[in-house]
Amino acid sequence: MWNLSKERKKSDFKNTKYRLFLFVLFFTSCFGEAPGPSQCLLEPEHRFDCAPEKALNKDECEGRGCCYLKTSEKSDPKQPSCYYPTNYPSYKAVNVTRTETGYCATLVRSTKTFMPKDIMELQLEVFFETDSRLHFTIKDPNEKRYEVPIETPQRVKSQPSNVQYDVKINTEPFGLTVTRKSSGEILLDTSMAPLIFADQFIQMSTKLSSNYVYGLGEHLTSLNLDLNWTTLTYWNRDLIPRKDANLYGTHPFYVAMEKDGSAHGVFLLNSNAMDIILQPAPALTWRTIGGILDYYIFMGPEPKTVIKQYQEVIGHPFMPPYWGFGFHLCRWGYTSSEMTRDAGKQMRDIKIPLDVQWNDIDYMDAQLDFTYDPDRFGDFPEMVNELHEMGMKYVLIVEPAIGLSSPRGVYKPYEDGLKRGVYVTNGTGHPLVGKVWPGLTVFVDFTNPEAHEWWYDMLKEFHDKVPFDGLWIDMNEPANTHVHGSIHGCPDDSQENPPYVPKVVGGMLRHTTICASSHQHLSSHYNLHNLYGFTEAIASHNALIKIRGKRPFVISRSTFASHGRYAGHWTGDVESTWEQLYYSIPAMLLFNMYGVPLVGTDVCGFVGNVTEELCLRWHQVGAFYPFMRNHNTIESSSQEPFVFSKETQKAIRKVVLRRYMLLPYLYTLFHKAHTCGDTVARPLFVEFPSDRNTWTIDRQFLWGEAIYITPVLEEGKTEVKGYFPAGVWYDLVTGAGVESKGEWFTLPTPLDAINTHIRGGYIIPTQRPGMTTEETRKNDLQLLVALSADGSAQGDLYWDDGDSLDTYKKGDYSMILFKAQNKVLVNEILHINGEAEKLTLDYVAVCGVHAPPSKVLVNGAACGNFKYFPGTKLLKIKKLSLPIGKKFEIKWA
Ligand code: MIG
Repeated sequence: MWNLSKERKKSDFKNTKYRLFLFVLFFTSCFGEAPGPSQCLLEPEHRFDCAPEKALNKDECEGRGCCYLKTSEKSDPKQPSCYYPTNYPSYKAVNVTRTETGYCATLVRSTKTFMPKDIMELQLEVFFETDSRLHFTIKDPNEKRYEVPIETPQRVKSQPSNVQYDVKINTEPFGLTVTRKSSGEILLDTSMAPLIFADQFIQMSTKLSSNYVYGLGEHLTSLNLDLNWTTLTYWNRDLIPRKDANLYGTHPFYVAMEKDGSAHGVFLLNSNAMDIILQPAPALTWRTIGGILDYYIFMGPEPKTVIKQYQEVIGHPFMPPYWGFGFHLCRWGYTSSEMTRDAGKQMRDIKIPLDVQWNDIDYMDAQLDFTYDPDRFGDFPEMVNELHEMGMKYVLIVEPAIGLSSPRGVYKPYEDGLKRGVYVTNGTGHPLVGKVWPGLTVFVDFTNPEAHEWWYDMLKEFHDKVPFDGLWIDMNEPANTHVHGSIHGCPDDSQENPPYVPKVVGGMLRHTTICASSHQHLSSHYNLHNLYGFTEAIASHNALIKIRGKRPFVISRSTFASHGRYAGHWTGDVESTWEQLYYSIPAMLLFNMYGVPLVGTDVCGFVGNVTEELCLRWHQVGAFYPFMRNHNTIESSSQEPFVFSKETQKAIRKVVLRRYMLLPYLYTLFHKAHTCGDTVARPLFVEFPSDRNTWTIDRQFLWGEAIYITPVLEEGKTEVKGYFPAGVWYDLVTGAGVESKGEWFTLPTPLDAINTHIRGGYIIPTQRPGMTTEETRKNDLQLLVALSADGSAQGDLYWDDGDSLDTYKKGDYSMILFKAQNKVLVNEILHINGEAEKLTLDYVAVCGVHAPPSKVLVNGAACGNFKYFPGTKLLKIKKLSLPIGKKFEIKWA
């Protein structure tokens, strides 16, 4: 039977469910007997599924020692029919020992479970890694099992001095409880259900501290997850995003709110196929089919710090080049260099900023990587050079599936790769053959260091012809479009047909991908599948650095925890619907929480024809995706800004210009993501955790701390309701302020508008927008000063050349603070080097100036170029010509 820890007994005793539970425990007998009625007396939400792998009838269910309920006896069909009784056998902890840095214990099981190959003895190790980070692992001490090969922090040698958590190990049955010292809140309690650790079925459950849980992607969800019997499945796959489906990426990390507004996080570092089940207790079950249990608990206590602490484990995001934040234009169906060129020209004609043009697989010759069609793209190199001459950049797609059908001697990449042994192999030791764009293909094994060399060589050779700037890595789940597994099928073994298959779309692991049993350099594909895109991102990131000597720009469809260190992400083949426009917001916010801030959804959607209104609204939201790209599938009608009416073009221009104007702020946010693990696109609750109204807001979002975006996400609407946390918020366009007590406002939002507000208390660096980021970067700087109610504000600017590697590390950057207080605005130069020495401050707008100033003094001298707008309480000061790298002082009185 489960032993409840003391902490739990104390804090939950008032809870009637637990009273019932304790009552039941009191009367239960010991192990080994079939559950009696009393051991089955559990509230529905406390029942954990004992028949995860298949439906069982009453006899089968009871035969495995579990409790059975008829469907008619359930209050919700999603509740399990077969569930663990309170006395279902689990492990017992023996030899619990205090170590230098935590605990260790042996976990032993005396009764087998219903799964084959129970590991009867396990090793638990608990590491107190930092005051705010706990780490523990459960492994097989007798046989080495697969572990995820990502870099994580080194083991500490001594225990930190002021840990914020208490750990308690229950011995019989085994359970681990983590409590927040300061509040007594239970953050993790694994005694909710039995621990099962069989070779291919590992399961542990925990109680959750509240119903507010965020993360656990990649799935099509709202920002906070639905705990009403939700199964989230992890097995990266190519799929038009829909609910209840495993999608392209794997991030088994969540942030949970606690009753008092504190937050903590939990990360299970495991890359095997997995289900995570949420149920309304509230409770969560991890159920993975391989590897080990490797958990990190982050204590926060703010959601912000939880996310930072997570990134201390998985790594901070890379710093993208400045041009990466411009507008990107792509489509599947630019079938010639002429069409691609023409799209760029049309954008210039209608004067909408554009930084980067892309090509999809259309450029390839017979859809093969590292080739281009000699007829349709005969002048491909010239096309790319022209873009460069205009200050623009170029990104192309590459595939991880390499075509093998060319006659001998014709397609060197395949043959070279074969010689160098860079492909995933099957049971016979030969490259596994699937079927993707070019017909029959093999798949690059990016866990093989030789494959990284080969990938670099191929890209380098191609780059010598076509000087692309960035890489788009697609189909890297990996997708095997036309066969399941391989053209030769897959063996019938325990990896192909594990005793438990997570709830993957298609019902089998090999569905639209390669055989789980195939071999990769580091381990079997069964273990490494979810790392495929991630490892390709590493190879691509490193190759680009070596080829260009500048910051790499890689956008990947498939991701795994730690991906953000190397690349960004776009959210795949979303449909052009209003619903997907909404879902793009939680998707972006969640990826920011996963340390992948460079993220966006295809603007106007990918699948299906978009309407003009939706496409306009999508550009408005997309202008605030950290990564903004309009991309479309080959079958759909065109959706570039230039295909729409003049009014729509004008409205799109307006919002893209607004994005370009805000780039210095966006860039500074990325610097903070890169150096401190901050989020760029930020959920409201992360910034205002003490305001519970924010905990579910995902139709509005922030950029950093200070820009708040309230878009229209519904058809035919010209107003939108938005929640504003307590404080002053200034309209970014008019400068007019609204004082909120934490209220909902209805904002008129005509078709050409998206609501953007500056939070009082912040200063935003901006620039007059040009038609490219390169042009924009040369313009003078402008400051938007949004005063708080007490008349103060601050902000900062990170600036460097925008493209060189490691500028921050090398000190080739500038960091300048801006502070306003008592009607004085000053800068403070924390670091100045290089580019910022050329920047001039030209314009300042101060929002929230309540009395008309009679004069403005700039560095002590009277300045005549100012104007006060009493209606909006806005002060504009122009023609300043102040070098940003020299101290200045602007006073108004
Ligand atoms: O099977 O390269 O998600 O953006 O346009 C489709 C063609 C393959 C899927 C990508 C999409 C891209 C498309 N690709």
